[in-house]
Amino acid sequence: MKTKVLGERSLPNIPWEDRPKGSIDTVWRYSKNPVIKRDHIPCSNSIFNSAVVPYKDGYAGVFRADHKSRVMNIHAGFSKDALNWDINPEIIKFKTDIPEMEYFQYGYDPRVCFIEDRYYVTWCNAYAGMPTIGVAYTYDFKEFVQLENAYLPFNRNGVMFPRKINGEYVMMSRPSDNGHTPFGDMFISRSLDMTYWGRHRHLMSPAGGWESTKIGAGGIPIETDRGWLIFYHGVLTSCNGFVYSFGAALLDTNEPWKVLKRGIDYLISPQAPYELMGDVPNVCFPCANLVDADTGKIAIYYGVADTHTGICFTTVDLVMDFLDNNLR
Ligand code: BMA
Repeated sequence: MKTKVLGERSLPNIPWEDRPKGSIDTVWRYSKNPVIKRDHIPCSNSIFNSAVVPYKDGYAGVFRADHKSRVMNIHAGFSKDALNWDINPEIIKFKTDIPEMEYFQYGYDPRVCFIEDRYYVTWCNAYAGMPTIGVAYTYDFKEFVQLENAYLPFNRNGVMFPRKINGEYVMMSRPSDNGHTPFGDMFISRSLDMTYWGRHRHLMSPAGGWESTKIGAGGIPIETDRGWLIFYHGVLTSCNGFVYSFGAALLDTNEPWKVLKRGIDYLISPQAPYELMGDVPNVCFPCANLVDADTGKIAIYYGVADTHTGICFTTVDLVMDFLDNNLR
């Protein structure tokens, strides 16, 4: 590996397929996509935009399942191989000492981030019916403790960094509106205690082309000896509606609101049939990365067409080459 991965585990059993012969793509799709189908649990209309992490000798995750009532909910699950999932048909019931946090109408687009001794879950909830970023932690994916929401409504795509930076927890987010937000920049906020979030910094604006309308963070940033590698989604407004693709950027290690590199081209845009067809056609929405520290292999989990969950593959070196050669 040319670029060193920091702070990740060895994952010899990471889901993996080599790049297809003849392909020049930086990121390639799993041939058996989608890995989690819409009807995976009895109540689900769709399972997509979901987050998985290494857990014990296997994997755990928090999954967005829109129920047949078409209410959006989040569920926990476990897997030995990160391909075959046992998803709890019961929704996550958060425990909390904060009475105002007890009632929410829905939950969606979770991310899961291991920091120090526990797994933090950030997701979009509906405080007083208005979307913003919920925060909770768990040790075992069975009991979840909910903390204060990170921001005022409206906000989406809250994604934490996997360690404190200069003594502070750090989170990316995307202020939005109450609906299908036709705008959106990414920001970085910081907290000493996981309760009060501030010292907000602008990270990136939409930049044209595939990411001309709005952008939002994908999975948890990957620390390397060159900076934080992030995947993020970008939205183009076509005459047929929104098109969600994703690309990559490299952020400064100590001041992550400083963008060191950002690709011009997308890495994945909706092209496979399962990305083009579904409840919301033309959506590739990454929410998690599994990374093998030894080889730099990355498996990206992404929601497809707001219907199923897919995986695609790359390596840290391939993404770095892409960022070095595909410059704005
Ligand atoms: C966004 C979110 C995502 C969804 C996307 C495309 O606003 O609601 O959950 O995948 O729209 O519908």
